[in-house]
Amino acid sequence: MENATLESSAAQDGTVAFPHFIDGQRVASERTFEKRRPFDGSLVGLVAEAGRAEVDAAVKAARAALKGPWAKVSDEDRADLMRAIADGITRRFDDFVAAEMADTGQPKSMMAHAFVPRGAANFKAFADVIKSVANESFQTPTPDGAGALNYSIRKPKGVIGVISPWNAPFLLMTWKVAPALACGNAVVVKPSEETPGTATLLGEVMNDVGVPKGVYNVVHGFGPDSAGQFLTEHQGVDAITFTGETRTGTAIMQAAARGLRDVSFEMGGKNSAVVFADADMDKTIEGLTRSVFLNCGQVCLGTERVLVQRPVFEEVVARLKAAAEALRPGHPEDANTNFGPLISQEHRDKVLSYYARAKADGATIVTGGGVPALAGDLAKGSFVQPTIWTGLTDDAAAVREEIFGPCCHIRPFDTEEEAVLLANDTEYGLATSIWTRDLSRAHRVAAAIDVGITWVNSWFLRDLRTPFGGSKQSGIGREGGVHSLEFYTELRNICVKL
Ligand code: NAD
Ligand code: 6OD
Repeated sequence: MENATLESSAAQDGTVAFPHFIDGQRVASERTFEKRRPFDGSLVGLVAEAGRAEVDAAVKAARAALKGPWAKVSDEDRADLMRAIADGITRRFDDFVAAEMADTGQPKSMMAHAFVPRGAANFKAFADVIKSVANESFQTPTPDGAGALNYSIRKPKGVIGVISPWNAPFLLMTWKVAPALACGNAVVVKPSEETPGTATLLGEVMNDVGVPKGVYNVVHGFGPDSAGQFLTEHQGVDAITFTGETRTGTAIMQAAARGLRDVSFEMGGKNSAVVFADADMDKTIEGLTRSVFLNCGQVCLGTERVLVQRPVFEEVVARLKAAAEALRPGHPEDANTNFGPLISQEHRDKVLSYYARAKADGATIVTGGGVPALAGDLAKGSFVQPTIWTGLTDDAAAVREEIFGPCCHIRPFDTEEEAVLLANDTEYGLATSIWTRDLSRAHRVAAAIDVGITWVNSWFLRDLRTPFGGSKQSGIGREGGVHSLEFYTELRNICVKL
């Protein structure tokens, strides 16, 4: 490992370098790779790529931190520190918004009103959790009549490897880092290679507010044969929390098997929305427009299968088409823009391959299906058109596979039973939304659809105390509120004979 440090400030050529963050220091690598802006292809800067040596240094720094002053910080003081981190993010708000915008190309308004504030909110939420959680205790009868007292205590699990994706980088990384630190662990974060910006910036905030060195570390790089694999294979990592594709989760689980390390997985989805004929149609269309097209469809909870009761099928198709055609792609800083690009040209190729496949499979293309005509540098961005299909069979690739783009297939159904069967006809089980005025039916259908998260007459309405995660191939475990403690702490029982 090279000892030189890279500055994360603008370099002479206007590009920015993204170093690792190890033991409170910015650390360079001999190897670097380019990060380009998705909306115009311009260079953001060079990113350090960790080899095994940098990963090892980060894990050792985390291990050493666990044995240092961090071990003695009380729950109360850690909660205060979590709040200080949240305040530090708010102080550097514009920097985080700029970094996230450069990395993802999504509209500034979305970063400033939703994704970056949520990063700060994650730290506040877990500050509250750690201060309020109670431990269980049992009074146990014994033959001598004196009894025994069983009580449990929670200890940090140790060094947590955090592997995060690119679609909502700051929200998703802090969703893991905040509970990990609140519980007294140390972390080594491997952000997505597509989105290095906010993880490095967060290191600066950690230093500013006095988080002990080595508690928060970042190594940049790719997945296979790179930082991701090296981190998950490292035997100094006690547990791995991962958000990303189901296929990647399978590889990480194999790596975690060596040493029997615990995993928490939030993975892909092929989520349905179920629209009944009695639904409030204005609210439904507004909700569907968000759930299909927000973040250019790159939301794990997003809807790619819209199931609509036959009497309102034509209306939903027509109104969602109008909403899709009203979206305005453009530069993220343009206040008029409300629709960003896909994360990369590579991902655009994947999404466009599904557009072609749906056409070949006989879909009716209600709208979209291609690339928008944009002027100037935006023509070099990875934009696609918001796209709606009807008429595909239930076994078509666009109906079965996660596309992770701004597209959906709309299919009619007749009865509640049919809607449930269709919603469950997938290997995934992350989220669904149900649109109806009949609340008895809403409860029935919610219980029958096999997913971790159901919204009724809403979508992506979050309370950070609730269990979050997927069933089937969409994940392992639940995080959120006290549920995060199941993963980020080791629960121990102590039995005292009285
Ligand atoms: P991805 O699986 O390609 O990458 C995620 C992270 O894993 C990246 O940091 C990547 O470098 C790393 N990685 C890749 N291969 C690895 C390996 N072999 N070992 C270790 N690390 C490896 O996912 P993505 O494309 O960044 O994100 C999109 C996916 O994430 C979609 O499938 C989406 O549904 C899913 N996602 C799920 C949730 C959820 O909460 N369930 C949330 C957001 C995204
Ligand atoms: O809101 C969250 O906590 C969360 N994990 C959202 C995931 C969004 C996926 O794209």
